[in-house]
Amino acid sequence: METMKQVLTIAGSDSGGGAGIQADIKTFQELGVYSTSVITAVTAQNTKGVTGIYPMARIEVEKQLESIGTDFQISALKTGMLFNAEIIEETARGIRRYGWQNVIVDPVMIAKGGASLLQQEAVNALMNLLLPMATVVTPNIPEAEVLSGLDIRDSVSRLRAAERILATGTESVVIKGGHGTDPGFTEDFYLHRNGESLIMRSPRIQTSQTHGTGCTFSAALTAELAKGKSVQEALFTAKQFIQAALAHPLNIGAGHGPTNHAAYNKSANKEAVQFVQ
Ligand code: PXL
Repeated sequence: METMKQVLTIAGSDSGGGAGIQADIKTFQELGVYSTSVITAVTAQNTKGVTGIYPMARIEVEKQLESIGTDFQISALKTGMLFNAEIIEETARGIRRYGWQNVIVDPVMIAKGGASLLQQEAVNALMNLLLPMATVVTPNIPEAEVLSGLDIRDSVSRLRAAERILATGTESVVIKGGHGTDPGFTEDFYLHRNGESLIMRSPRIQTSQTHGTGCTFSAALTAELAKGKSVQEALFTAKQFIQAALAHPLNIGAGHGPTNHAAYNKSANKEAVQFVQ
């Protein structure tokens, strides 16, 4: 009997389809895992920006988690936009109650146009309640600066920031390099609490069609971990997936367009990604 690994995304809806729950489900489908979802908030947005944010009530999040937890075998999950402390509390409670493993926390804070997707006072809840349960947390540079309280200017401050983030109790962290300043390449830096580290370097793709990049990367990582891949293998595939999605833009919408979730499976040559260490 055919079956599929089942995964869960706990995240916000992006009506424009490029980020959030929609990016996650497309990515899961492309990578051959069955997607369930718990919606934390509905956003009204398109490629030009966010015009409304409507968070779910605590009970609505709790009931969705219960529906998933009492039926599906979740092999890995990711969290995205969680918006406020009570949604973070319910999420942490659900993960503990149903014993879910392979927890990827994408600490979503701010949308491309500047809208806040995580209330200021919820940052502590994220750090105290959710990061200690995380297998991998996937901040971009600005998010890593908030989580660590440090400015990231170079590889030394990046290492210090990663160490500070590990002090929350998370098992590993990957600080993504998309917001870095080198025009030629990007570097993602991975650090595990056992001291293992890894740099993934790839050519920087010059494009404005980057909406949902972080969501897509963490969803690909989640899918690969669900299939039993090691974190290093999963990171490598996730990086190739997002490189392909950025390299073959769809030219949809007038603003920051979505990435192309179908590109990875369509391209014969996966985009160049190099392990530096
Ligand atoms: O990319 C971060 C993100 C996550 N989740 C939702 C979003 C966005 C960015 O716009 O809208 C719902």
